[in-house]
Amino acid sequence: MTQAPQSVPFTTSNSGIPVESDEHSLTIGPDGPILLQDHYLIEKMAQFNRERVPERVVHAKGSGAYGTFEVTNDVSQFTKADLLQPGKRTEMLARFSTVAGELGSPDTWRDPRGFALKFYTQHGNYDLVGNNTPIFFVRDSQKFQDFIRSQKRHPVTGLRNNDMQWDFWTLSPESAHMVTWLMGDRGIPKTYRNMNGYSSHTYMWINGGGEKFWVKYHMKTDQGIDFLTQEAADELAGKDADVHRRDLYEAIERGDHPSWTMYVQVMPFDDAQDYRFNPFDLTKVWPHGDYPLIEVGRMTLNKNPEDYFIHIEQAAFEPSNMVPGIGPSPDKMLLGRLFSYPDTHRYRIGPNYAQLPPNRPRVDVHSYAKDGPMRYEPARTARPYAPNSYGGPAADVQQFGDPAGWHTAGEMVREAYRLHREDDDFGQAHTMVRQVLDEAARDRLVSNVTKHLLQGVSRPVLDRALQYWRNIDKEIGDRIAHNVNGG
Ligand code: HDE
Repeated sequence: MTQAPQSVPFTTSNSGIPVESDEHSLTIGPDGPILLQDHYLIEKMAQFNRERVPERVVHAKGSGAYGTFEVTNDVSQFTKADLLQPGKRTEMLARFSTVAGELGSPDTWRDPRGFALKFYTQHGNYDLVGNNTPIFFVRDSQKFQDFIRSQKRHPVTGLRNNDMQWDFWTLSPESAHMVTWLMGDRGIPKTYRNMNGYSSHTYMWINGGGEKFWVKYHMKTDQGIDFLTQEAADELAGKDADVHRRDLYEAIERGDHPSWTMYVQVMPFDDAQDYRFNPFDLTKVWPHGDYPLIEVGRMTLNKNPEDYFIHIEQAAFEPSNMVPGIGPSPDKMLLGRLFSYPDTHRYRIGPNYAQLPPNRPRVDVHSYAKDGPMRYEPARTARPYAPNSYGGPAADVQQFGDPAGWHTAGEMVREAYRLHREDDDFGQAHTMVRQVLDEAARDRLVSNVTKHLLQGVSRPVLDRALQYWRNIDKEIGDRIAHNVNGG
């Protein structure tokens, strides 16, 4: 039997019992049958078969790190949120991800990137779960599942399918702004460090006097925006599927800590009603000329997780984790998400996921939750019910009783948003093509869309796609049509 060198601990079973061998099963004689009483062998095989938790149904491939958020400006006139008070420093966790790929997919596929932040504040965890895009493909939760299925694998072939993608996009014209974004340079960031993050949604901030504001968050990379061309991305996908994960990990290891500056756009509460765009429509941005960026603070990622599975695979971000001073908005996509994330965590990592290391608040928990699989934190409630006369926790209505809400009334309907003056599906995409992209970026957009359409998109979907691009920008649409139709 090989002797363990004295410098290393001896191997044990999961129950801490020293084992006799790392290499040999227990048999009758060296050539004989394996014995059922070889508890350690059975434990190793059984544990191995149960190592996987279901991957995230979207955003499966990702990477993350811990860091610190420090407030660098005074925005207390807009919010009483503890983590946003002047000079405040808050520990945090960030996870970046692709959307449509699976756990082993290449980091450099063309895709939006998840930009999920968890702040361990004095009033519990605040989760800001955004993307690297200020907008999204659809504006109603009802269509999200369908959208994702059109981007993933065809149920018959098990292959991704560009025809499905364009079939959905061209039948959902609200997708035009985001598709323009996706098919452009920012659809493949050079690294996770070279991309911005956005809340995308509009949220509510409430200040100490109870005044309410609408806000959109922008996390601007301090490393500078940079992207990969389709050709460079394709090559990297073959050479190193984990290039973005490797880059983030190694940058932090060498002390090259990436940082982002947080800004917000602030809209006075009463402006929403008559603003030229629907301020809660997730397919729209608020032009910065209307509501300029206000600096809030800086997030710096400076600590790699000590165990990827524990801290990143089991990280549970939920937009419903909003702390006092922050609230939702009437954005139909945000409101759907408030249900979906905790639901997916309960399914994926169990009902007590909030007790896992990356999800545990840094403050005492006094909820009345108890029991359930893998629970190990005691319920600090004296009695398992409220109200109780035995010193159990009680809601502090004075301090935290103000729900971050808004007045609304009307019949129950299933309809699109009421239109605002300049709401349409192609206008902001056109503005982006003409005012944000330069000529070289427009050329790359035409090339990316042409290549994508020529990979399996068939008529009539193809014809709808050409019209979709002409609706966005006639010249771009004509160039793509020229390329696709062979001149
Ligand atoms: Fe997600 N999304 N999402 N999403 N999303 C998930 O929750 C969902 C949307 C985003 O790094 C899931 O934990 C619905 C917009 C990120 O762990 C799931 C709708 C934005 C991540 C889910 C949306 C996002 C997710 C799957 C439409 C940008 C990864 C795994 C109503 C503002 C978080 C999980 C991480 C993950 C639901 C749309 C960002 C299924 C229902 C818009 C960054 O719950």
